[in-house]
Amino acid sequence: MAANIRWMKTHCARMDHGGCALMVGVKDNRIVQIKADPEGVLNRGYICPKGVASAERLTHPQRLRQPLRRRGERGAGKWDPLTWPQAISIISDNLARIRDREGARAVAFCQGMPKGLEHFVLIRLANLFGSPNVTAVQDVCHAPREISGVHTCGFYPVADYEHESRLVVLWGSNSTDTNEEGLICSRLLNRIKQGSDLMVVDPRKTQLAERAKFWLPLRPGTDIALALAFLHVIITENRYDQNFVRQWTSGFEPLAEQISDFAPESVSEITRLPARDIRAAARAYAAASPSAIGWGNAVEQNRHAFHTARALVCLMALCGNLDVPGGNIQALDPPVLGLREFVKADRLPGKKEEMIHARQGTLRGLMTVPPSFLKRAILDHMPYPVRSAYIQGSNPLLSWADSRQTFAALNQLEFLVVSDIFMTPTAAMADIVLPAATHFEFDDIGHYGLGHGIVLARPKAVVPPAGCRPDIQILNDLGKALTDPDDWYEDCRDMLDEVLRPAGIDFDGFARQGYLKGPERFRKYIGSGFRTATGKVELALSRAEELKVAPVPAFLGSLEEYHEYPLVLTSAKNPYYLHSSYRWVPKLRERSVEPVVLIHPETAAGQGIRDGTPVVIETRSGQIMQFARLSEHLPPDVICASYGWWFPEDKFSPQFDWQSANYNMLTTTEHLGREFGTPNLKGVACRIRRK
Ligand SMILES: Nc1nc2c(c(=O)[nH]1)N[C@H]1C(S)=C(S)[C@@H](COP(=O)(O)OP(=O)(O)OC[C@H]3O[C@@H](n4cnc5c(=O)[nH]c(N)nc54)[C@H](O)[C@@H]3O)O[C@H]1N2
Ligand SMILES: Nc1nc2c(c(=O)[nH]1)N[C@H]1C(S)=C(S)[C@@H](COP(=O)(O)OP(=O)(O)OC[C@H]3O[C@@H](n4cnc5c(=O)[nH]c(N)nc54)[C@H](O)[C@@H]3O)O[C@H]1N2
Ligand code: SF4
Ligand SMILES: [Mo]
Repeated sequence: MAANIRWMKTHCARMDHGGCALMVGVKDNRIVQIKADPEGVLNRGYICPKGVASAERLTHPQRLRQPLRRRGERGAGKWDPLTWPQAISIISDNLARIRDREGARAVAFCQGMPKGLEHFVLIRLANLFGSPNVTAVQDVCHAPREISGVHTCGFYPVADYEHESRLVVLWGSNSTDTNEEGLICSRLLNRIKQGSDLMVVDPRKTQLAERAKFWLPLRPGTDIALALAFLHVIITENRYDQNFVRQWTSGFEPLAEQISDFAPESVSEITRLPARDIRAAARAYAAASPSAIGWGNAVEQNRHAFHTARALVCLMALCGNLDVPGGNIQALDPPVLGLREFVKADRLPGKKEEMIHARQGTLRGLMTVPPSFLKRAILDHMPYPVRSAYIQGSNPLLSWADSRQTFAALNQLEFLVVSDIFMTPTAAMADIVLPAATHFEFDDIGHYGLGHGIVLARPKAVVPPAGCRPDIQILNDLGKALTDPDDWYEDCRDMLDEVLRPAGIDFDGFARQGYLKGPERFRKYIGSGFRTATGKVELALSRAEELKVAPVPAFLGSLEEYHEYPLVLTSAKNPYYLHSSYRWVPKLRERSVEPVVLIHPETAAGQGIRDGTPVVIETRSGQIMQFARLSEHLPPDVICASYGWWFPEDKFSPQFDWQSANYNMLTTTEHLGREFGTPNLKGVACRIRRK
């Protein structure tokens, strides 16, 4: 049998941000085995369980295999099959009708976690269609880090795991479970093996925290207070890089003034960390040069996101860790087509002023609409009505804060299209469901536009089922039907060549080569300065007044304190799933069968809760049910619940029981961070009891 297997190389995708180089064994148009490629540029032989199982998605018996049109009530689970030409013409007729009646802005284009080129093709379609409203999950994922970084030092500082660091700080990031685009954990583990010390800022004692020299189990949602205390120690004890600060930063005085109240002793009660631990950790960061901060979602999943991200960039700057090998660097892209050009940004010059959130005081640079503002536009017509949405690769009913409100908003839409590979709770509400072809089934480019300095070839391994089409092809067809066909391609594969052309390579050559990497250069500010208004790292933002933001990072008070809700709820992502995706993949489901909530044994004992007890978790916004798992690896007043659970096996509910265990039934969009519209997802006041 082995003799009939054809092996090819590609990169993993759509199981997280992707990045591992894979060896894929194919027989009769079926993937029979997936292995790590030992030569992989980012993973060097590493693969995770999701990667190994990823081919099971392609052949699942319930995978979507033809376009569907809703019959009867929204969400009732009754469908009529459509041909592709029928589906494209129904969608374009409806979107064009709404555009003619109320303007293009009444149609929103929504993307979940960006998976490949489709994200940018969707933005291109929105721009050419004339709608400024592309919604993404950026409010809680990357925008706070990226855009705060750009305003502070002119770039998005990513941890450099390629070069030696004396210390790696994982701040609200848990890479062994959650690989990020360029940051495959094998690179981090290799750094630790080579002798880097590790510091982990995480309420849970994760696998990495167990190996860390410093573990700071802070109270969820208090990262900003801790970061200010780090700055306090480093500034008041003169432990910063004096030369760098003098030559390359501005606004040191206002920052020093700001942190004067944040001595470790003062934030100890807020963060629940002993002052001496905070002091020791801050000193260690200052002493270890170079040092890289691997920052994760926890920094940006509450309304302090902007301030926390800013404070961390200030830390990097003060200790001379910006753009040095082994620090936090500006990765340079290879010479592929610029994003603005690809998405045809020039066709919609008024976008910034017309986006739904234009007048909400969000930070300049946020070019996608935070979901909470989109929902207001749909439900309350604020600032104007949105009537229709095209959702691609996303399951908002599970992934957006306040699921009940999301349900109401989707329900209110005049016309909803969802493109997915499986019938999800969100797809079940659509008027039209489109069956996407997925990874391994079409040629794609990975990590384009994500600021990690590398793009990866994802050549296809098999032909998709006859009824399934790649999103980029669907969008290309819709583009031709709805906008000037000259702006689109004869074959969607031509898009890939267009992106690669400036690098002097076509997709076939790229696939053979595997990846393109930008030049490796450090301390790029020498000579040209930092790309900010002052040419320096702006510890205090010189344009704060114009941007209407706080000039220096500030602590805005505790996230939530309600005495009827004495515990703090947080979450961490599941190593076997991607958000709400893939509970239906058997090889993954057997490794994580049901939603569990971690509780300290003391807290559990007080409530008569044992391992496996079904428990009710309640916040002011709602309640859900998950199964208790006792753990001493988190503080007694913190619980860590599972996020993303629905039950694809539920035959009795056409929307697969999206409510009973869904974490976002517990969150609200009432209080949002002003700069990015970020809701509090982590650090929510809660209580727990036996069911
Ligand atoms: N409470 C809470 N909420 C969160 C988070 C959290 O930590 N806590 N995390 C946030 C973060 S970081 C993010 S990025 C978002 C993620 O939000 P989403 O992207 O909405 O997350 P998923 O649930 O993974 O939904 C992705 C959907 O894409 C489908 N899919 C997979 N491959 C393809 C494909 O090739 N084509 C198409 N059309 N569909 C495909 C999957 O089947 C799945 O239904 O959630 C955010 N929401
Ligand atoms: N297996 C898997 N991998 C993924 C994903 C997935 O869904 N599953 N999603 C992908 C995506 S889109 C993203 S953005 C990344 C995100 O990856 P991460 O940034 O690692 O995201 P999380 O797992 O949400 O949170 C990281 C850590 O924060 C801790 N934490 C919780 N609350 C707090 C807090 O208030 N403060 C601090 N400091 N820590 C806290 C949690 O215990 C957890 O260990 O992962 C990517 N990779
Ligand atoms: S870590 Fe991510 S890219 Fe690597 S195999 Fe797992 S899912 Fe794929
Ligand atoms: Mo994300």
